Amino acid sequence: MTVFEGTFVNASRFRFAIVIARFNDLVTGKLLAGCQDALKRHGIDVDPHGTQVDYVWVPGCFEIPLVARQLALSQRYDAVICLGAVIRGQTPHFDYVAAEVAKGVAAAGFQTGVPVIFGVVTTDTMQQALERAGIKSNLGWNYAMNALEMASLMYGFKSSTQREGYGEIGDATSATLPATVNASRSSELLPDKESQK
Ligand code: INI
Repeated sequence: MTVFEGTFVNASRFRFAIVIARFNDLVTGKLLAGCQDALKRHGIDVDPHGTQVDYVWVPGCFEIPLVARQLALSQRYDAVICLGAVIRGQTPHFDYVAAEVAKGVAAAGFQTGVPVIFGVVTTDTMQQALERAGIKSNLGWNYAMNALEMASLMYGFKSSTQREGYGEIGDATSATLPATVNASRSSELLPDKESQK
């Protein structure tokens, strides 16, 4: 039998989308910097004008799932990384936003077969959020590593099951293939970058 495991090598073959919430951008901007740093040091071209990483800014965490799902459905990406910060205030708003973004990000992954990384810090205070976004450590780095690992895992896993003639596990359509495997069959749900030049 086989052990499937993601690696952090040969990452330059992958394409990523990063969805970032503007709300609490003091925190999310730092998460993004940490995330880019990790991707860059693993051979990914993080230039927004390049071909490997696309960036989408949304107003707040509540809007992340809709956009993450659409990006995943496009089959352009091997993983979608969602970055946000939900900080508890004096109102119940925190609970609604935190619950919806967690559920929505999970659903976007399940529904599309594309890894969607939950890079949302949920804390009681701004201080705690900043500590996780660069003052002590930067979770943006970890979220990038999670994306690299999952992209690699799905690539090896799906290539292997295809080679051995098992077909797809779960949803048996080509829509569940990673972007790199499925590039030639990509459904154009997003505007073509080349035609925009
Ligand atoms: N959005 C966040 O990203 N973080 C928060 O802490 C937050 N709080 O607590 O209000 C927040 N609210 C905005 C929300 O995500 C939506 O953008 C807004 O409700 C419009 O749909």
